[in-house]
Amino acid sequence: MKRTDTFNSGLSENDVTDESVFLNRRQILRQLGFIGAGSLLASTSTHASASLLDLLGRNNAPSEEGFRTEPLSFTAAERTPEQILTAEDKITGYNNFYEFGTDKGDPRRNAQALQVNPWTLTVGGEVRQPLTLDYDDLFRFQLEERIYRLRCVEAWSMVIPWVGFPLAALLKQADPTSDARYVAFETLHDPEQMPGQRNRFSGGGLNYPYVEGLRLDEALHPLTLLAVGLYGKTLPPQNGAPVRLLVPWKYGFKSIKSVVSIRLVKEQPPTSWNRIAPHEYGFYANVNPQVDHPRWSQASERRITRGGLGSDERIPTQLFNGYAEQVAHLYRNMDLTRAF
Ligand SMILES: Nc1nc2c(c(=O)[nH]1)N[C@H]1C(S)=C(S)[C@@H](COP(=O)(O)O)O[C@H]1N2
Ligand SMILES: [Mo]
Repeated sequence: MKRTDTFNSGLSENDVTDESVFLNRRQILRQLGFIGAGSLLASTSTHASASLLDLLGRNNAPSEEGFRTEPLSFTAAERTPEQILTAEDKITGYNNFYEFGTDKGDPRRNAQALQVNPWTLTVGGEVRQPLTLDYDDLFRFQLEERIYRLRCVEAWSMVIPWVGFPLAALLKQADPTSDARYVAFETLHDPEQMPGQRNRFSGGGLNYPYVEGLRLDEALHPLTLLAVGLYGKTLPPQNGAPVRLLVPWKYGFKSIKSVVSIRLVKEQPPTSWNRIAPHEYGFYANVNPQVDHPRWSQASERRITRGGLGSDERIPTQLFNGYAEQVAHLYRNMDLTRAF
């Protein structure tokens, strides 16, 4: 097993904040009891490598694990926006989680008391093997680190090092029947813990619980992740602890947080944002620079990097958020301007 510690060398004081945590991820995860020695990197799939390749440089030989880690030792000044991990403080302090309020700072402010352990996640519907998972079960899957772009429909974006496992691993355990064509997800509904659920003003007008859905082939795609951590630690409540979905080629609202229910279903399930504004938010919600939101352009995005005045850059938005090579085939015969 190749050691990653050497990549710390050459970092100035300024650089050794969030990134040092990230680079020491193996030690941190081991302390948390996530992994036996070395198992996290060893379990990284080729798909994780593909997204890392894309984000973190094209000119470096892969490490033994298939990671291309070397660009992480660059200082921020040497990197392009595509190569900068968004600062941990931004990822955990600039959030959309309307159950805790609609301002970007509300989730961090209001979510800290969310009880995430014990937790129950059920998998049911059109399956031969219904499942009930508790908190500890979430950490028994083979965890991988995945660096994904997150592109919010509001036209800002981040680059986030998640820890999680493919949703497909869970769905295969549940063994979907041949009637299963879609997957429906539901967030915890608990107005006592979630102030945004108490009335329609504090929760942005959404109906709760927050619900989302995917076609089964999208749900089984190897990029589709259930995340249980970021920056090498368990998820903060504001990012959707203890388990949230990530569908990196779709707008962020598809990536439903704090999931308690996953159901395999026959028909396309309702989704929260589509329900309140169907002409603005489609079921598919694939990132597409050519299909504008009725009220703003989707051609570019504000990439949030380290925060601070002038540090964000406006960059062109990519079709399928840069994951076209992996996912375009899912939509081969579809008109993406209609199925937006
Ligand atoms: N339950 C729930 N999930 C949610 C949301 C929400 O309000 N409630 N917001 C979505 C939106 S709009 C985005 S952009 C992402 C933000 O994830 P982050 O705060 O971890 O960056 O979460 C998504 N998942
Ligand atoms: Mo979003």
